[in-house]
Amino acid sequence: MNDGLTIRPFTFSIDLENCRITDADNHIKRNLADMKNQYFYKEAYDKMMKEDNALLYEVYEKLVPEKSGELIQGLSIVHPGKVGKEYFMTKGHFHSIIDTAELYLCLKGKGMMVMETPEGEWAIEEMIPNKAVYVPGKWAHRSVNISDTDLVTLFIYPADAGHDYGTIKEKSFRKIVIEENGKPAIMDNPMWNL
Ligand code: PAN
Ligand code: ZN
Repeated sequence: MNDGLTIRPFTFSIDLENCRITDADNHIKRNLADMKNQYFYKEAYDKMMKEDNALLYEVYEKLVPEKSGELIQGLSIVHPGKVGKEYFMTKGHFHSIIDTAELYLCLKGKGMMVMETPEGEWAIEEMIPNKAVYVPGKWAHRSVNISDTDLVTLFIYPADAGHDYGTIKEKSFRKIVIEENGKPAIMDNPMWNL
């Protein structure tokens, strides 16, 4: 399908029951160990790490040449769970070409898309099945699963966008989503730093 240089029309199929793309080119798995220092509840993190390096989320991708004009698409699956009060979430990132946008369509589960700009604006949008979230260029984004089932989203973004994880790893997001009295709540992130 894709030799990295040329591309022809193709299709792909989402197996929603099993939360996967059946003919994916790439399958990424992120575990608790990949999220070191990203959760505020550090004691809970350390305790969980001692027990099990749990699988937090997975990504299935269809690969295309990473050049301007093409689109990368795939499926993101955030599993249910919490570290302390903080729900399982993705690392989150800016795009390396920072002004490239992304569209997420929620297919299953319930979540929040946490977003912010380098200038200090932030936004959090609910993700429920059949609802799309448009992440404009310049907005860092992280998916948070606030339900007790898998959160499954289809994403589409420019193939040359690239990922800047370093900024978030260093500064984190301004807001985190925690469970308070059995419900999701948005909290200022005590770990956030300029
Ligand atoms: C998505 C994300 C995916 C996993 O494909 O990469 O949801 O999140 P992290 O990349 O933050 O670990 C996307 O936003 N791509 O640009
Ligand atoms: Zn992205």
